[in-house]
Amino acid sequence: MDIKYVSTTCPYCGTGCGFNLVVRDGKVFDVAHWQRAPVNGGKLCPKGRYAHEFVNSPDRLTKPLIKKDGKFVEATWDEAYDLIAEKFGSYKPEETACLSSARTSNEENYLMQKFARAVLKTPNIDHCARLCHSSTVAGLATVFGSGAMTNSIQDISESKCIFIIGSNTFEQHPLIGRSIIRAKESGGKLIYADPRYTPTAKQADLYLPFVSGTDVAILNGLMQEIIKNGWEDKEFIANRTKDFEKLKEVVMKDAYSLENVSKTSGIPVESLRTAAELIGTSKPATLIYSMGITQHTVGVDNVKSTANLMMLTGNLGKPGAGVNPLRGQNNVQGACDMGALPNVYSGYQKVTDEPAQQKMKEMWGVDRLAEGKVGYTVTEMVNILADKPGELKCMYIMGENPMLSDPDLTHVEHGLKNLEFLVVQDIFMTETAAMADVVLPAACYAEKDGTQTNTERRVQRWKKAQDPPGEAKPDWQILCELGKRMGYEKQFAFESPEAIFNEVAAVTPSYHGMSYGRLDPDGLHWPCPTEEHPGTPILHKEKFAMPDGLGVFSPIEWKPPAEVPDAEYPYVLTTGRVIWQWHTGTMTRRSWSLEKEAPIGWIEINPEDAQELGISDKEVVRASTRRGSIDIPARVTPEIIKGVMFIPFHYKEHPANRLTHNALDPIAKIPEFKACSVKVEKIAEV
Ligand SMILES: Nc1nc2c(c(=O)[nH]1)N[C@H]1C(S)=C(S)[C@@H](COP(=O)(O)OP(=O)(O)OC[C@H]3O[C@@H](n4cnc5c(=O)[nH]c(N)nc54)[C@H](O)[C@@H]3O)O[C@H]1N2
Ligand SMILES: Nc1nc2c(c(=O)[nH]1)N[C@H]1C(S)=C(S)[C@@H](COP(=O)(O)OP(=O)(O)OC[C@H]3O[C@@H](n4cnc5c(=O)[nH]c(N)nc54)[C@H](O)[C@@H]3O)O[C@H]1N2
Ligand code: SF4
Ligand SMILES: [Mo]
Repeated sequence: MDIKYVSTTCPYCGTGCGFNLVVRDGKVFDVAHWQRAPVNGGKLCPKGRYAHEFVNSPDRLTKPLIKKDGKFVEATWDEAYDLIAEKFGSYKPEETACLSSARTSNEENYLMQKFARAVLKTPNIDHCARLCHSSTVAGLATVFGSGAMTNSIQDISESKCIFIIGSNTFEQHPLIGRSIIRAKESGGKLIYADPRYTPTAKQADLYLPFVSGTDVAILNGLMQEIIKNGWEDKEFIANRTKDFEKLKEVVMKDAYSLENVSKTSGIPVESLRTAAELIGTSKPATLIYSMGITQHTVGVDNVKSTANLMMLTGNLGKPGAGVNPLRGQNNVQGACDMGALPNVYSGYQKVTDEPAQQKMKEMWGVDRLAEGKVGYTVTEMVNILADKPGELKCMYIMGENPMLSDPDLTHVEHGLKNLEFLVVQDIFMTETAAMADVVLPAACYAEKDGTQTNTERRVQRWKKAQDPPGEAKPDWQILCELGKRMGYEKQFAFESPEAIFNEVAAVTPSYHGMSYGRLDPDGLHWPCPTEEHPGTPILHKEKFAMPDGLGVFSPIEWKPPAEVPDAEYPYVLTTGRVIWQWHTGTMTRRSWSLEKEAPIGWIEINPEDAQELGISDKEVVRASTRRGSIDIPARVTPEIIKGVMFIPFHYKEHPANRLTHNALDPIAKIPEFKACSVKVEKIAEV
C-alpha cells in the first residue's frame, strides 16, 4: 500500500485553511491535519475535515457531453472543442458572455478573462463576487482606495472590541472565529448585530437583534452617540481623513438618535448605548462584516457606513483594528484580483484606461481586445437575457450554478432558455449544466496545481493529489486547448499552472514579486511588488491608497429595502447559510458526513409569528413572494426576531431563490438577497 500526504488549501471558504490530503494507491481517501498550516495551525471546521468525501463521488462528470435532440450524448474532447469553437466563432463578440469561477484557481480565472477579452473579444466577463462582495469592492475603493480586508486574520486576536455586523462568523468562517476567541481570552469584548441568534451570537458579550435592512440607521446611531460623548479619534480624523463635517451633518440628525434608531431597528436603546461606548472607547477595535451588509440595494451605502465608523474611532492601519469584510468563496478574492470582472484586468487595472489596454495587448501579443468598454455584470447579463432576447446569444459558464444561486429563479430560467448556445464546465451535473448545449468535465481542487488568494489577501498553493476521474481535465488545460483551437496558439501555450502564474506576476503589479518558489509554505499577502518584498498583511498603515492619501467620510442616509412588508406580504424574508452546507450543495450534499447533519431546508419563524399564523414546528408551510412560492418545513424558534423569516439557500428541494428579489444596488449591481417581503400560509390539508 502506497500512502502519501499532500499539503494543500481548503476548497470551501475564503479563510484559506491548509490541510493534508491523504492519498492511498493514487486516490484521495481522507483529510489529515497539517499542523504548520499558516492560517489555521492544523485546526479545521467540518467542511475542511470532510473535503475529501465528494472528490471520488460516482456522480463526477467524466466525459464531455453534447446535447442532441434534448438529450446529452457522450462526446470526445475534439468534438466538444470543435463545436464550441464553431459556435462562438459565429457570433459577434458583444453577443457572447463568460462567467468565471471563485471555486477555481487564480491561474484558471486569469485564463478565463484572457479567453473572453483576447479570444472572444467580449467585455462581458464576471463571476459570483457580484452576488457577494461587489459592494465591498466598490464601497471600500471609494473611501480607502482598496476594496479588500484591511487587516489579517491573525491580528483580530489582538483586538479589544470586535464588532460583527452581518456575518455569522462562527458558522461561515469558523477558523476566523478562532481568532475572535483568542481576542476574548485576552479580555476583548464581542458585540454581535444580527436578526438571528446564531452560533456567533452565543459567543457575544453583547447581542443586538434587529430587523433586516436597517444597518445604516444603526451605524449612524452608533456614530451619533460616539460624537456626542467625544469618543471620536480627533487626531486620526484631522490627519488621515477628509469630509468629517459632511458626515457629522447627517449622523447628528434627530432621525439617528438612539431612541429613533431603536424604533427603526428594534434594538433596545440601552444596548445601542453600551455598543457605542464599547466601540468608542476600546483600542484597538475591529469591525467584521459579510453578506448581511453587502447583499442589499444599499450594499455600497452599508459598506461605506462601516468604514465611517472605524475611521471615526481611528481604528485603521494598526493591528487589531480595521474594516474586515470576510470574503466568501475560497478564491473569490483571487478571481477579482485576476480581473474576472467586467471593468478591470488583473490587479484592478481599468479596462477603460488607454495605457492599461496597450499594456495588455502587448503582453498578450494581440492587436485587438474587447478594449475600452466595461462589460455586463452577472445580474445585468441575466436581465438582458430575460428582457431583451437576442442581445446576448451565447454563454460560457465555468464553475457557477446560477440556476440555484441567482435571485428570482423563474427569471433566471427564462433568461438562460433564451440563449442559443450554452457551455457549462463543472465537476458535477448541476441545475445549470442540465440546461447547457455542451457540458465539459473539470478536475476538482484535489486534482490540480494552482494558487488561491484568501480573504486576508494571502496567496497560497493548491497541490495535485490524484488524477481527475475519467477524461476530466483541469480548467486551465481546457481553456488552453480551446484558446489554441480558436487560433491563439502562442497566447495559450502554457504547459503548467506555474507558467500561467509567472505571466500573472508579470502583468499584475500587486503580484509582481510572487513566484511558486516564494509561496511555500506560508503564502504571501499582496501587495508584493518586488521579489524581495515580504508581502503586506496590514493595509493603510501610514496613508490610504488615495491620490491625497486621505480616507473619505461619506454622509449616508438610511433607506429601506426595495420591497417592504405590506398587508399582502407582511414579513421580511432574509436568506443565508448553515455551517454544514455549501451554496448550491453540489459538493457538501455529496459529502455524507456533512449531508447527514442538515439534509433538508427550513424556514425560521419566530414563535409569536407562528402563533398568529397557526403554524407549528416542523409543519410544511407555503412561503410566497411576488416572484413565486415554495413549500418548506417550518422551524419555529425564538432565535429569529419577530417579523423576520430566514431560509438557507442550499436546497434544490426548497429553493430560496424562487422567492428572492432581483432588485440591485445601483453601483455594485448586487441583488437584495437579505431582504424582501414574504407571506407564509398553512397548506390546506387534502
Ligand atoms: N458553511 C458555509 N460557509 C460559507 C458559505 C456556505 O455556503 N456555507 N459560503 C461562503 C460565502 S461565498 C460567503 S459570501 C460567506 C457568507 O458569510 P455570512 O455573510 O456570514 O453568511 P450569511 O448566512 O449569508 O449571512 C450572515 C448573516 O447575515 C444576517 N442578516 C440577514 N439580514 C441581515 C441584514 O439586513 N443586516 C445584517 N447586518 N445582517 C443580516 C443573517 O441572519 C446571517 O446570520 O460564507 C462563506 N462560508
Ligand atoms: N438567496 C441567496 N442566494 C445567494 C446568496 C445568499 O446569501 N442568499 N449568496 C450568494 C453568494 S455570496 C455567492 S458567492 C453565490 C454562490 O453561487 P455559485 O458560485 O453559483 O454557487 P456554488 O454552489 O458555489 O457553485 C459553484 C460551482 O462550481 C463547481 N465547482 C467546484 N469546483 C470546481 C472546479 O474546480 N472547476 C469547475 N469548473 N467547477 C467547480 C461546483 O460543482 C458548483 O456547481 O450564491 C449567491 N446566492
Ligand atoms: S474555515 Fe473555511 S477554509 Fe477553514 S476548513 Fe472551514 S471551510 Fe475550509
Ligand atoms: Mo459569497
